[in-house]
This record gives sequence, C-alpha cells and structure tokens, in this order.
Amino acid sequence: MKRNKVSRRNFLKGSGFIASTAAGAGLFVAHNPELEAAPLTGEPTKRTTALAQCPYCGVGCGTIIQVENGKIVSMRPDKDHPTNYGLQCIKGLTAAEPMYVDRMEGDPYVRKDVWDEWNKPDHGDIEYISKTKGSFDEEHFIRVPYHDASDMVARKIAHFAKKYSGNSISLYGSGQLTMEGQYLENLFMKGVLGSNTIEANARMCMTSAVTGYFATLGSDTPPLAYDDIELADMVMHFGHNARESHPIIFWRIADHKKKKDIPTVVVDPRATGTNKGYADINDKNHVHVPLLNGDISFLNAIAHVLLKEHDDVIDWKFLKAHVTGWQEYIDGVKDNYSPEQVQDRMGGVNHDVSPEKIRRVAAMFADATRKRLARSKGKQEGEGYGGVIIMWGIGYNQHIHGQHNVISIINLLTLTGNLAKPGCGPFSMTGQPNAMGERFTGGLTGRLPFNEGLGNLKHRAHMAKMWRVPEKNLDNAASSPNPGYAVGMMERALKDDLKAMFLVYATHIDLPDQYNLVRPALAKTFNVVQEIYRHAPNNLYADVIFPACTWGEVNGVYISSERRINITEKAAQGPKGCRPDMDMVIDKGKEIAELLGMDGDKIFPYKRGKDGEYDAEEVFRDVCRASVGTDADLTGILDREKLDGISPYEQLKTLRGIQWPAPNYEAAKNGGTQRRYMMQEGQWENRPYGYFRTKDGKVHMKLCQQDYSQRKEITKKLMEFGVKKDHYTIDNQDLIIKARDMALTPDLPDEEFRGQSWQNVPKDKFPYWMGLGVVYEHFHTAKSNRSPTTRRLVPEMYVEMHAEDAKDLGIKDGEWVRVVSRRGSLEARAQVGGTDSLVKPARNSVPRGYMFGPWNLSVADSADPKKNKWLANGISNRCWDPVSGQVDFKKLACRIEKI
Ligand SMILES: Nc1nc2c(c(=O)[nH]1)N[C@H]1C(S)=C(S)[C@@H](COP(=O)(O)OP(=O)(O)OC[C@H]3O[C@@H](n4cnc5c(=O)[nH]c(N)nc54)[C@H](O)[C@@H]3O)O[C@H]1N2
Ligand SMILES: Nc1nc2c(c(=O)[nH]1)N[C@H]1C(S)=C(S)[C@@H](COP(=O)(O)OP(=O)(O)OC[C@H]3O[C@@H](n4cnc5c(=O)[nH]c(N)nc54)[C@H](O)[C@@H]3O)O[C@H]1N2
Ligand code: SF4
Ligand SMILES: [Mo]
Repeated sequence: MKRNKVSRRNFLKGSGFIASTAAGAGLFVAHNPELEAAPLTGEPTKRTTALAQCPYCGVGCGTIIQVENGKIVSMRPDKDHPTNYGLQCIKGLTAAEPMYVDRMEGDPYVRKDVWDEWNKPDHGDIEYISKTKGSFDEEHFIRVPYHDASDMVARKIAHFAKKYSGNSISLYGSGQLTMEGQYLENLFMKGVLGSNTIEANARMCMTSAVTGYFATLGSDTPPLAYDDIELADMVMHFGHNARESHPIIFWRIADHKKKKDIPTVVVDPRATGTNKGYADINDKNHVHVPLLNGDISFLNAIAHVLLKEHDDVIDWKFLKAHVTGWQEYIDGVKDNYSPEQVQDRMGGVNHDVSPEKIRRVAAMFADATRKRLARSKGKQEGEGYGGVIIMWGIGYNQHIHGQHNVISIINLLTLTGNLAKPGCGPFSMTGQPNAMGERFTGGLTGRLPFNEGLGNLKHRAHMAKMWRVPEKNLDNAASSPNPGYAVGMMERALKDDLKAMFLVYATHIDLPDQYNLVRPALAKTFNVVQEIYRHAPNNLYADVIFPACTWGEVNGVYISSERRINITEKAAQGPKGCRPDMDMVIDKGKEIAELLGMDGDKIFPYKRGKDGEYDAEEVFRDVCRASVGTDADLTGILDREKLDGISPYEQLKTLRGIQWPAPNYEAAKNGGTQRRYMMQEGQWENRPYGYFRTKDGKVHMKLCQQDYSQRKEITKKLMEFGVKKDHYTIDNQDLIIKARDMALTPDLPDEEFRGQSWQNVPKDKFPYWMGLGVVYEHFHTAKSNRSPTTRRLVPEMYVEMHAEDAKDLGIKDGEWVRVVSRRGSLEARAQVGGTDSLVKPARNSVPRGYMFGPWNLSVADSADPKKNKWLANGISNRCWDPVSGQVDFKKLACRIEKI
C-alpha cells in the first residue's frame, strides 16, 4: 500500500471550510506583540528557527519555533510535516506566549524548616517532614545552590531506599517530558532504586487503551496511521470530542467527509462541537448517539444486529484463522444484547438511544464494511482498503471498566475484519504530546521499555544489561507489590507506606479526590518537584523545587498518536539556573547510585555538550541500541547512521519523523512502519513480527458485559471512597472488580431529587451527573492558562447546564454556582442552554440531567488554596479500573447551589 499523500492544496481548501466555522475563535490569531517587539537598541534583530513537535496535544503537529535575540517569540506551522501540512490550532500557534510568564530562575528552593533540620549536626532527623506544606509562599523557602540541594535530596533518598526499600520511593512522571528523559526516569526508578512505584499522568489518560491493546493484540500499538483517515469509509468517535481535543485530526476527518461523503458517528452524552461540525457537512449521514456509560452494551448490540441482519460482513475466514474467543463472544451478544434487551443501559431521560438508532448505526457500519470488501474482491488477504475506523478519547478510557470498553471496540472490528488493513481499525487518540513515549519507555508500574512487562525474566535481564545495572534491582522492582497505580500510590502515602515522591512535569491536581486523598497524602511524603512556574500547584507540597528548562529549551523527541517519533529541538537557552529535566535525572541518578554502592558513571555514561548540558542525542542512541530485537525495535536508525553518516536527530528532522518500529536500514530510511499486524510491517530478515503480538499470534476476543441489575447496591459502596475514614480502594479490589465486570459508574445521582429549586434539594442528595473534560482553548492547567490570547478567549471556570435543568433549579445563564459532590465542591459560572449561552465558549449541549465543566481552569483563579475555588478534582471519585488503573472523571453525582 502506497502512502496516501493528501495534497496540501486540497487539504487546506477543505480545512479552510471547516476552520471558518470552527469553534467561534479565530484560528490564526496575531502573535503576542509584546514578545515580537524589536529591541530599541538599534542593533539588528537576530532571528533563528528550530523544528519541533507542538508541545500540546497528541496529534503531534510539526511546528517551527521562531527565536529573536535568544527568546522564543512565536510559532509557524510546518508546511512540510505530514501530520498537519501547515495548519495548527490556536493552542499550538500561541505556544510562545507562556514561555516567560511566572517562570522560575536561579537556585533551587528548599523549605526553610527542612533545610534547618538538615543543617543540624549529623543532619538532624533525616526523615523530617516540613510543617509548612500546603503553602508556596516565599517566606517558607530558602534559595540553596543546586549542588547542595541536590546532595540533600540524594542522601535522603538513599537513606529511605536502604531503610525502607526502593519501593518506598515513588515518581509521578509525564507524557510531556521528552522520551529521553522518560527513559532515564524509568532507568533511575527501576534500575537504580529497584522501585516499582513509578506512575505518570498517562495513568489518568491512556492506560485503558494500553491494557486493552495488550489483552487483544499483544502489544500496546495503535495499528493505524493518520493517512488511514483519508482511506476510511466511515469514522466513529467514542468519548472523543476531537474538534476541541485533537483539532487537526477532526479537520482531516471533516475534510474527508466533505469530499467523499463518508458517514460519521459521535457517541457522546453531549452534542459536542465535533458532532455539530459533522452534522453541518451532511446531517443525513451523521448520527449522534447520546450515550452515558452504555458503550459496551451499545457495541455488543451493534454486533448482535450485524450477526442477525447483516451476516455478509462477518469475517468468518479471519476469525477462524487468526482469532480466539470469537465463538463465546458471538454466543453472548446473540443471546443477551439485542437492541431491545440493552435499553435499560442506554442513558436516561432525554438521552436515550432507541433500538431504531442502534439498527441504523449497524446498517451504516455494514455498508462501510461492504465497501472495503468490494475493493478487496479477488485480491490477496490484506489487499484493498477502507472500512470503519473507530477512534476514541478519554471520555472512553476514563471508566472503571475502561479496559473492557477498549476490548469491546476491538471485538466489533475483529468480528467484521475491520482490523490490520489500511483504512480501518481501532485508533486511540493519545492525549499528551508524548504519552506514547511514556508507554514506549515503560514508565509505569509493572512495565519495562519497548512494550514488555517487568514480569518478563528474559527482558529484565536484557534491560539490566542495557541499563548497566545489577539484575537484582529489577528483580526487586518486579517482586515489589503493585502500588495500586496512581491512586494506590497516594493511598499508600496516606498509610505511611511511602516516604518520598518525585514530581516531574505532571501536576498532582490531575488526580482525583484532592481533598480527601491527594493533598493529605502529599503532606506526608518528602517531595522533590521539578517545575518551571513559580505558582504551580506542586510547589505547594514541594520540599525542594528545582527550576527546569522546558519545551523549546531542550533537545529530545516526542512520539505522536500514530507512533511518529518527532524531533523537538532546543531553540533557545532556558532562564538562568534552569536545567533540562533529563539532566536532573542524570545528576540525581549518578549521585544516588554511588550512595547505594553502584558505579554512577557507568550507568549514566553521558557527556555534556558545549552548552554544559547532557547530549540528548547520545541518550536517544542508547534507547535505539537497547530496543534491539524487541517489538519496538529502532536499530535501523543506527544502521542508517553507520551506512549513510546521517545522525539520528538529522534523520528525524529531514523525514519529519519516523514511525516505530524501524528495525533495519530500509525501514528507517522509509520513515519507519506506517501500519501494524498481519505482516503489514514487512517481513524483515530475522525479525518477523508475525500476525499479531500475542503468544499464539492471534487476536484474543473477550466478551465484556454490562449488567445494571445490582447497580444501586454496588455503586452505593463505591461512593464511600473519600467519604468513609480509613477506607481504601487498594483494600477493596473485590468490590471494584465486581463493579468493573458489570460496567458500572463510580457515582450514581439521586435522580428523584431533580426537578426542584436548588434550595429544596436536601444537603445529602446529589441529583445530577457531572463530568470534567477539556476545552479547545486550553491545554491542561499550566501553559495555556498563562497565554494572554487563550486566557482571554476562555477566562473562567464554567459548567454546561441544560436549559430545563437550570429552570428547575432556578439558575440563570451567567450566574455563579457551586457544584457540590460527596467529596468536595467547586465554583463555576453557569453556561445554560448550549450554544445559546452568553458564557464563553458555549459550544456543546448537555442532555438533561448531565452537566460538564473543563478541568483545564482548575487553578486559573489561583493555585493558592486560600483563593482557589475552581479546583475540578476537588469533586471527583478515586475509584479505578482494576486493570488499567484509570478513574472516571465523567460520571460524578453532584448538587448545584447558587452563590
Ligand atoms: N484543547 C485541549 N486539547 C487537548 C487537551 C486539553 O487539555 N485541551 N488534552 C489532551 C489530552 S491529555 C487528552 S487525554 C485528550 C482528551 O480528549 P477527549 O477525550 O476528547 O476529551 P474529554 O472532553 O475529556 O472527553 C471526551 C468526551 O467524552 C464524553 N463522555 C463522557 N462520558 C462518556 C461515556 O460514558 N461514554 C461516551 N461515549 N462518552 C462520554 C464527554 O461528554 C466528552 O465530550 O485531549 C488532548 N487534547
Ligand atoms: N478532572 C479531570 N482530571 C483529569 C482529566 C480530566 O479529563 N478530568 N484528564 C486527565 C488526563 S487525560 C491527563 S493526561 C492529566 C494531565 O495532567 P498533567 O499533565 O499533570 O497536567 P498539566 O497541567 O499539564 O501539568 C504539568 C505540570 O508540569 C509543569 N511543567 C510545564 N513544563 C514543564 C517542564 O518543561 N518541566 C517540568 N519539570 N515541569 C513542567 C506545569 O507547570 C504543570 O505544573 O490530567 C488528568 N486529570
Ligand atoms: S494542540 Fe494538537 S492540534 Fe493543536 S497545534 Fe498542537 S498538536 Fe496540533
Ligand atoms: Mo490525557
């Protein structure tokens, strides 16, 4: 299959149409004039550029960073990048604006009382915990030279590791850090400390996709590429508001819909901008399925209809040759999942999904599959293209049955052969710019780099050799109890089972149940924070803060949703005293290794470049070397360097990215592997990838169930987390597994108390659903909040509310309300009536009974707890998927109060 190149002209033409109707906000805003003003020195302005992947979402657009007189001033979309062809959304375009706002510089900050204790004879109480946690005010800190602060951290950590084991130390890392930094964080935690308590913000985001892919296909691999969009005959989105969260991908699909009139389906309780965008192009072949939590039943019901009414699209040959578990799946959906049988799980009042609608979507699905079958008639297996792509976002991953959600998508696609061929298949859209890097480098509990588990003895030996660490360290990590993922990590801290925490490029406010879980936990551990902003929430709980360089100030790579490894170049020197995150891992890693009796220089053999910083490309080479023979082999990049004399970063630059794997010269030269499975990788000599990456080489289907018969009783118990004292999820896994197997929600609203004025709702009743997700203008909670342009466009926390619900409650558009859950509350401006509201951005319409707010504005009022009223995760439930560890931020029960 040749690469399907969208001509830039056509792409722009199509997208222009979409763009002009998009989002209400101007797409190509003027750059920040303050940053662009030429200095008044009479000297000519020195201009340079650098190539990078956008620092924000997982689409991974190519951007050109523009620098004037050593400062990053603006972005220009890279017209030669195959992801975005010269387009970017407003966040990417304004990525220069927050570069120098509220930045820290100079020496590290250390809590005064911690420093005083440390300076007592023999370092006083080495386990002393600061008494001033919860405040980041200047008066509580002292500035200490880097090496002194670093030395204190190293000695305290080495002490904890010796006294309590490596697993008493944890790290919360990030899908925004460069891949080189992520790789070394994992080396440091598992290889040097022997700790299995390394988690990352990716845990709140993508791990349902990760564990779903593993269970079915044997590898955490999105098998598709963006070019498959333009080959598809139908695109479905589950829990994915692509127009706000992955705009360039939305524009590409909308463009394709406009040209080829393909059908689209959006499965989402809200009528989002994504939904409206497609309906505006052609509402005759677009369907909105306003589901809430009923996704598994809905997918099973589609399979039921296909089996009963469209059996010509069932791929029996594929099932028999390449799949296990299909018979049980077919029997199960035939018996229990007719459109009529699933009605009790199809939402609720005013957001129901009728049997007719399910049959209509199934018929569209069958038609699109037939188009693919027609194209492949008379051809070899795997030839031809098209069919159905199912994309999903975190509205789909974030469930206590997130892994089952993902498996259910793969089940349906496998049943119909819409898998492992161009133009069809499962496509998880990664959230963060380098969440894929976090997965690739195995920076999570139980994982090792290159798609292998910590339980794999052979791979453990291989990684120990490649990391130059004693094998017993990895054995220790492997035999440490599972910390219960990110939520369990916090619970362990609450139970005094965790002594220290590193927080690198991830904020603790991304985790659920802030007031009863996360913040009390952080008050108990010794916390080392790497940060760029002075008023970041992590600094509230930091014992030591190391000012960091950020994107644009460091070299490295990011991996986008389609497995594309993109270069992100250093464009300018970071502020004085700031260090790259990767360098700080190496420094602390070396020192702690020595204190634990290892040879730090051997483990981290990296040299510093002319700028005094470590050479990231050397680390990248090390990653490629270690990947040899694995599922994610990148050694072709080294082969090419040897034969053609082109350095790895230069290869990534000129090709505008390489899609992993790239196991030999040819693959690297051709830009890597566009599609995976069923030999689409190519049969490279000595490295056959087989059909699928499971042990038996087959897809493993598994029928996932949804059963609401005991919903009330079980959910009642789930709602005790965060409310009942000393009650932990890690001690109640049986309950959670039961809830998972019945595909329930963490909360359940008291629906019988709807329909009355807010004053009349009893204080212990929570009648409405509440969800927390993303808004187009902001990326998470830090940088875009500090960009004048995006901040002006969406300045305040708001909550989307149905007009009838607002009327019942006695709330008017624009009034301030308090959203109260069993665990806490937040304040927000009521955005009533969807697109009719005067409160910005007024883009989505919620169904009756469901409300929604952006978590992005969490600390946009102030991160200082004395003033902070918008903290989204003050209200969320900590309950998590027992396999993926994800929590559900989108099914919370709340009460509304007028302020
Ligand atoms: N503008 C912007 N873009 C971003 C980000 C950002 O912060 N801002 N963050 C990035 C990151 S890290 C991520 S992970 C992605 C997230 O991107 P998305 O997944 O698109 O974001 P969300 O808004 O969290 O959730 C998507 C939708 O899920 C729906 N939903 C809620 N419950 C259910 C359910 O039970 N079933 C179904 N089918 N749908 C449900 C919600 O109504 C919501 O519209 O965005 C990335 N891109
Ligand atoms: N309620 C609710 N909660 C959610 C979600 C939701 O939908 N609803 N979504 C979840 C998802 S999908 C995700 S991915 C997570 C995301 O959560 P995070 O990625 O943790 O969120 P950010 O706000 O990006 O926090 C990044 C932190 O790193 C700092 N930082 C910025 N640049 C640098 C740098 O170069 N170096 C260092 N060391 N620090 C830097 C920032 O100032 C900020 O404090 O949130 C999750 N939490
Ligand atoms: S935020 Fe995402 S879609 Fe927007 S420019 Fe950046 S990578 Fe592209
Ligand atoms: Mo995410």
